[in-house]
Amino acid sequence: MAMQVDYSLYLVTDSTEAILGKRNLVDVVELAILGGVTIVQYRDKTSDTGTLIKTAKALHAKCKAHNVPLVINDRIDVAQAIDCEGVHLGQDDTPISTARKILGLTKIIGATVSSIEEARIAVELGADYLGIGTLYATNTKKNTKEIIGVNGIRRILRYLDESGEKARGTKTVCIGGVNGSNAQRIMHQLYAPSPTKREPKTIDGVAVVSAIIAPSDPRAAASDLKSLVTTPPPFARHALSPSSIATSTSPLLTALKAVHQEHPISHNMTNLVVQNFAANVALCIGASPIMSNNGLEAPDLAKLGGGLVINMGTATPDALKNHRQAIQAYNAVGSPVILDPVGAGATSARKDALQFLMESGYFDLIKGNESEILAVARASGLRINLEARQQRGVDSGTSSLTPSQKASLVQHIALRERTVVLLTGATDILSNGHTTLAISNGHAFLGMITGSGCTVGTTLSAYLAANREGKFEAALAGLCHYEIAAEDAAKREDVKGPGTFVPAFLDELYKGRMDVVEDRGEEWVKRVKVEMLEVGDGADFVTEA
Ligand code: 3NM
Repeated sequence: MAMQVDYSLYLVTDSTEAILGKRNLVDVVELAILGGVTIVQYRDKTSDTGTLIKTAKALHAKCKAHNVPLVINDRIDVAQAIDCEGVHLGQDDTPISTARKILGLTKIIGATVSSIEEARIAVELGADYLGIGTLYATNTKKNTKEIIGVNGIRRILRYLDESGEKARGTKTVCIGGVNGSNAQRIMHQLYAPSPTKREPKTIDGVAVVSAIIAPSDPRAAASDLKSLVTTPPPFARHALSPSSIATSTSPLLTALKAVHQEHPISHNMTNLVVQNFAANVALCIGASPIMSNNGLEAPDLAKLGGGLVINMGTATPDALKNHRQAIQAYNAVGSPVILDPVGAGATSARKDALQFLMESGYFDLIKGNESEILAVARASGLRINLEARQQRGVDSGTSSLTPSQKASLVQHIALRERTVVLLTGATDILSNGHTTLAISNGHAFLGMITGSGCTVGTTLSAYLAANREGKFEAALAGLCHYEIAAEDAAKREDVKGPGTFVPAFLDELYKGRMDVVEDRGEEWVKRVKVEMLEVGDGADFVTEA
């Protein structure tokens, strides 16, 4: 058995001038260890054997002094010569089984893998850990085989989780393009929710070259990364868990009052059509609207404690860059971000835009209609069995999914993305991956005016901002506030159709809020039509891709 190793911050060295500059590698590695690196791989593809052994020896002395294991990339002979803790083998290097025979059971053997098949073989041959990549394109290694992204790594984690004790116990790190701006989110997203109730398999660490070696202060760079990979991100400080909100609705009143009291900013990066309406909806529910599509001012706005809506309605390349800046700014301080993937899946540009946004950061809530949520499922790496969908026929309106398929779809995405997902329709489905609800409030007029879906996003941004500890309950409260106002507006005598509905709806949003704030909320809460759903695994319809 190889030793117990902390893989959380894995440094891979690089001696090329482009990254190391004129500095001494051993000095740089020592600083990185002082900053918090937990394991070092000496990787040098060009030096002669004599230099490799000399440098490896010096590195090993520093590593040993700080109790950090050293493994050598590719060169078993060098590892033997200096008697360090092990080797790391690429797919074209010595086979793992041969290395094991040479090095024995006590040495660490790591393997680079980029597919399930490579992972399967590496585990079978006895690798202690897997370096899974390439996560993101990187200038450090141009000849990487394949960029597999978060979805590709999740697939491998899922495979390991399902493939027995040995596979589940094999440690993993991800590699390629990891840096301070993405490490924390990657650690959060790289996990494989299991269909059983077992703890999900998570990634054990990040492997990094340039983000530690290249900076002029490797110690500070390592220290920053260490705290990022070992602390939950600001947006995940309150874990999503099973909720009893369907049976105890009083938290809805609390959530509504919090919006009124806190008057949170609802920062909308949205399309041209709905800006004015969204601002009015925000005002009526008690929020403070800002319509700014400029990513440069997002860091300042994020600090004000409000919520952000990313509405893909006008997703030009320029808009997407601004969106990415804003998502990252809000993620950094833990202020909620809502994704409204308007029209996702309708064109290939929008599919790409959705993928780009989902790779840009974390969303606290994703909302959309059925086709948008199907596009989100695909972008999340889930496979939808369209035949199962057609066989099941239609349930209501233009929907092609049965209620149980919808519930399964929404729950799968929520669990996989560790977020809250809302599928809007005549009956809305809301899930945090653990609890899934059907909500049947609302009115058909909402489907006849422009921006009603977009302004659900606006509403939920304010609700999540004012209720950070209970995003799921906040989302339900915001949705009910919105849909009950629509019911009340549609009932009014002065409402003759969609045109007169709009101003009446704004009035009723305001009235619903004031009723609750002025303690007339008991009647309001009785109007909530929510039902908890028992969701099957939906395996005939939605599976891992
Ligand atoms: N192996 P950086 S990517 C050494 O995909 C290495 O197997 C990779 O460098 C793989 O942290 C890579 O600077 C370089 O992006 C990673």
